[in-house]
Amino acid sequence: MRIDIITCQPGLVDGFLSQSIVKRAIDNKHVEINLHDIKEQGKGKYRQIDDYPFGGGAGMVLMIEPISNIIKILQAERKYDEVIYLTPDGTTLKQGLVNTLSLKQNLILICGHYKGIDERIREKYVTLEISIGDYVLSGGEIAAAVLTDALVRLIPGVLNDETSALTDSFQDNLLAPPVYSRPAEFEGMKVPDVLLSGNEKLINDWRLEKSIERTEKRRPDLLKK
Ligand code: 6GU
Repeated sequence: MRIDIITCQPGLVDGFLSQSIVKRAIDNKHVEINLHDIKEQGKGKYRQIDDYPFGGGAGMVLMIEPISNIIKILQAERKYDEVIYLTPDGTTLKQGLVNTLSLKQNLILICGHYKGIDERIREKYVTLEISIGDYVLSGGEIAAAVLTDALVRLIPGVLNDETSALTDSFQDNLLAPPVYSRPAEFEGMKVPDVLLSGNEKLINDWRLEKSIERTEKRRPDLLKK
């Protein structure tokens, strides 16, 4: 998989990429991630990337040409499966969409800022708009890092235990069951006996039961689907 991230704050994304599980995935060539600084395509001597909104109002708008130039350069080099704009008014990101996107080869992620990007970028290039939840971040960079992390950990070989992504919360509309490790007793608190039993069938039944219990209690909306 190749991910090209268009941003005016590459340092913010880079800090994440160089510190996380994503770094190992890059080092092991499971994924190639390229950052493209909008400023490098900024207009004029001062490399301007934003401008006042037509019609007035507060906040600046990321200009059309710098972002459009970067997309054009990238699309001339290869075909992209999706051009994704990270924006609070996009579709809320869920595991199902992450699963679908993890099968793609080439993705462009555009991080918005200020009041957003010129609407014509969205009309002309963007194929998918994603939000990571109902709250507003000051830029799309953290959202792009969230999406990248969620995607990269699904690439086969990235996680040590290949089955572990399959047992995540949300993979089958259930939250994950509780987990325990040593010691078997801590300050009088005991690990459930069944987990020490060595009986795989009983353990799996217990885990499913706990998953359902936990989902009913915390996220009944997931069970209605
Ligand atoms: Cl994708 N961007 C911004 N700026 N805020 C958000 C978001 C994205 N998702 C939730 N809040």
